[in-house]
Amino acid sequence: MEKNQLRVNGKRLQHTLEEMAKIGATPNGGVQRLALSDEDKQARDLFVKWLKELELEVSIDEMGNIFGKRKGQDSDLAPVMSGSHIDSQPKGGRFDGILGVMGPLEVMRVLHENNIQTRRPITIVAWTNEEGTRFAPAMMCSGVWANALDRDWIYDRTDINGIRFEDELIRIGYKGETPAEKSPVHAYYEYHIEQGPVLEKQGITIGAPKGIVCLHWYDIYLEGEANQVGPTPMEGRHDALCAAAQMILKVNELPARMNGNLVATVGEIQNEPNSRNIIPDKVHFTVDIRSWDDDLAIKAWELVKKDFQEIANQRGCPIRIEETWRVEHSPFDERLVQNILDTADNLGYSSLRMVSGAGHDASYMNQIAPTAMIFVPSIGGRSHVEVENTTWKDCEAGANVLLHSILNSAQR
Ligand code: HGY
Ligand code: MN
Ligand code: MN
Repeated sequence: MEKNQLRVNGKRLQHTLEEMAKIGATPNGGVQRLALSDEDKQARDLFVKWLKELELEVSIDEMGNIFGKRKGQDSDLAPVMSGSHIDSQPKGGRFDGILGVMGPLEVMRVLHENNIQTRRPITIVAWTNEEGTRFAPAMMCSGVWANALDRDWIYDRTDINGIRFEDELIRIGYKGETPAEKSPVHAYYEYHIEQGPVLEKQGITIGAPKGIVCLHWYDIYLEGEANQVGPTPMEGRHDALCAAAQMILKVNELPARMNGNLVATVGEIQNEPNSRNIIPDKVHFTVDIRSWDDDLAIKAWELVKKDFQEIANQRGCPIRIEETWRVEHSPFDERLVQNILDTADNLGYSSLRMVSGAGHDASYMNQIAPTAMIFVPSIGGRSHVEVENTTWKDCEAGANVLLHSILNSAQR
């Protein structure tokens, strides 16, 4: 069959996504496959099985990143790479990440069954721990592979129960031999749901982000003074949770204060001793600030950090601040973005140039290789929730755009 007549098998793609959605399935139709959990291992094992069926050269590196390489006519040439992540949020959705691994898997299946060999090799990848929800930060192992994050710092990261990242990687049997070191990549395409409302609102099928916003993550630790809630007068309390509450509202007010073009969120909090009749004395919460403008995001942080100090002083609650992680905004390779828009056009899909407010492994890949992403609509603009959904028709459309974007680049 002529290359430009090739299309993915939408039913087969749907089936692989449904198979994966059974792993870590939650009662309300979502998934929970936290990084390096048993569910993550189960999904990884299934993915590796499918890769081997396609006679791909499978390798697992020391961060658990899984690669499947399809030979090209000229195997010395840098490959075209495509991938995303298998791990999910707690009570996450059935499409976030996994669509960007099953999409290129479907592409490999089409090439395999049509016996097509491209000029360049093609590599599929599943990056370990993109979400950063169990082990912060996010995009952890594409970050190590791109030489942007330090392997041993990541190995020592712990989850809320003090379990080390490296120990979990060993426990699930995915601490591979291959060094997690970048190698030349001709082009990197990541296929992903939009996770926002734009495409659906405008009735567009394919999104081509011009890039990804910066992501800045901070951890705030407050010390108060615990006491019995009854006899202790309000005057003179050092209530760590009240201090945190004031700080959290300051974070929420930041975007308006910075005249927009920025989002700021507190998503996680731990409160101790968390008993209704003890004044809280230990609180940890997280801050997530994102913007296309890195300097604006840093300015916003400097402002709110001052607020935090003032509130901590007023309440007599010593504060410790960890500037945990920053990844710059990522402007994608314009040629690849245009390639996606043209490919969508040739395939008869509507398309839109946009910005990604969600972080992706493409943020780090963009630092070392020409990179671009393909989005498909999220129903209701919802993601990181069990109701996350995308029509099978759109999943197929995005996979067709991925197929032909990869083919275009793999011939160059
Ligand atoms: O945080 C993000 O945007 C991604 O889900 N890690
Ligand atoms: Mn994702
Ligand atoms: Mn996500």
